[in-house]
Amino acid sequence: MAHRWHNDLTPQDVTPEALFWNRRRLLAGLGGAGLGAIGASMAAAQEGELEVNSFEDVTSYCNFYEFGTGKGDPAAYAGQMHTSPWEVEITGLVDRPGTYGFDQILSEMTLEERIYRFRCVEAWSMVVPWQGFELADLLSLAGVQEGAKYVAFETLLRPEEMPGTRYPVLDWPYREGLRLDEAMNPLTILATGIFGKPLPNQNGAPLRLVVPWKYGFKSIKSIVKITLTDQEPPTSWNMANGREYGFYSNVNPAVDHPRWSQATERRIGGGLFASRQPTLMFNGYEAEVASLYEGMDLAKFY
Ligand SMILES: Nc1nc2c(c(=O)[nH]1)N[C@H]1C(S)=C(S)[C@@H](COP(=O)(O)O)O[C@H]1N2
Ligand SMILES: [Mo]
Repeated sequence: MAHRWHNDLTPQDVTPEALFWNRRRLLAGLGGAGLGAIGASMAAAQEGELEVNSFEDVTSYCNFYEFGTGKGDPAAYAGQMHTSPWEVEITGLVDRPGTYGFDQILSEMTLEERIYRFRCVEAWSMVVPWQGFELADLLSLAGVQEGAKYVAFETLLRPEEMPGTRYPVLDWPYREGLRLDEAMNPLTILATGIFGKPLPNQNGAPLRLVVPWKYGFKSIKSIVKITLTDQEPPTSWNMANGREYGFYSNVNPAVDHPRWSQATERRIGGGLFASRQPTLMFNGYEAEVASLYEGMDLAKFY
């Protein structure tokens, strides 16, 4: 599998402390052999960022509406979700449709597993050290067919373990989608862990999307189904409120949410009165992803 950058660090050979608090070593790892243009600008974007959030912040302040709409509900209730065994159905316009076991996926991906230090943003922001692999790698395992233009994702729907799904807050299962070129971008990862540990249930165990230039809700958790299609797929938040949540949902300080400005964001973990900071275009990944949207009116395709 050709990777556009390489990171010598793996969750197995680095302690969390050395990894997350020794910036020099992290950047040295990112600067290792095979570092390409994307890696370099990713490292640069990271260099400009604030410190990573604490494990406590990342695992206690969550959105996972299948367990309730409160920020603390996922941490309180997601523990009852069974994540083993776990299977992901990959279907639609692929050469090898089928049900892929999570262990099987991991065994294909382990050697390529990388550590990413992406920032999540919504009305707040967090910097999270993820482990995972490129979504592109999983898609090539299944073999993307010629006519595929979009990738649709679905979350587990198991009401007996997910108390929030008894209420029609969203049209369950939670659904998200990406355009194929967005899905194939090396910044788009499937995360299997944070801080060198397996992904906690509240953060979307065992497999969760991370799309660092989009608002948080695009990062669908606990994925059980991936469909390659030639049609833009329906997405949960767009179905719930299409005026407020578009298909693209790129981080864009110039396009406001109808009910609030997106020009600034508040850091989680900086205390309730932490100062707001300006939101960056494409969450700071403009160099990597702006070309995907060339010629598009981003106020229309929000
Ligand atoms: N299945 C599912 N995925 C989901 C959500 C959800 O409610 N259900 N919430 C989304 C939203 S709104 C956000 S901001 C991020 C939060 O991820 P985190 O809790 O790991 O920070 O998950 C996204 N993925
Ligand atoms: Mo969100």
